[in-house]
Amino acid sequence: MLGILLLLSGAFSSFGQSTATLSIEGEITNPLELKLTDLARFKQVTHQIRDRDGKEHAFKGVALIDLLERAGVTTGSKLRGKNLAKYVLITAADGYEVIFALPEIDPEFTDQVILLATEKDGQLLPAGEGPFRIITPNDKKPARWIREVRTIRVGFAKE
Ligand SMILES: Nc1nc2c(c(=O)[nH]1)N[C@H]1C(S)=C(S)[C@@H](COP(=O)(O)O)O[C@H]1N2
Ligand SMILES: [Mo]
Repeated sequence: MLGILLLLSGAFSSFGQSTATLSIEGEITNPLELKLTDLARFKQVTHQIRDRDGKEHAFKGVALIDLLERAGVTTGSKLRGKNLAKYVLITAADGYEVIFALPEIDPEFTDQVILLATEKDGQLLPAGEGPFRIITPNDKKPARWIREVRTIRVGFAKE
C-alpha cells in the first residue's frame, strides 16, 4: 500500500516537473511562458561548479541573458540611460525571491554567465529544486541559486 502511494506521488511530482512553466513578464516587449521542452531549443551551457556539498557538479541549462533577449529586454547597446535602473526579480514556487540588476547579467558588462539550469550531472533537477534553478557562478555563497523558479519580472526600480 505504502509502495503504491510512493509510486503515485513520484509519478505526480515528475508530471509536475514537465508541466511547470516559467513566465517572463514586466517591462519587456515579448512576454514568454516556457516549459522544460521549450528551453531545450535554446543554446545549452554547462558550468562545472562547487555546490554546498563541497563537490563539483555540472549544471546545464540556458544562459539567463538568452532568455531575456528572447523576451525583448533592453540588453547590450540598449542597456543605458534609464534602463540601468531596471531590476530583474526572480520568484520561486515557495515564495523565495531574489533580484539582479541587468548589468549583472549582460555580457557587455560582465563575463559571468548566469544560468537557468535544468540539469545537474546529466539528470533533470529533482522536484523541490527544479525544473528550473538559477546558478550564479561568481556569487561567493549560493543564496541566489534560487530553486523552483516560476517567474522572472523586469521592472523599473522607480516608477
Ligand atoms: N526557492 C528557494 N531557493 C533557494 C532558497 C530558498 O529558500 N528557496 N534558499 C537559498 C539559499 S539561502 C541557499 S544557501 C541555497 C541552498 O541550496 P541547497 O538547498 O541546494 O543546498 O539555496 C538558495 N535557493
Ligand atoms: Mo543560504
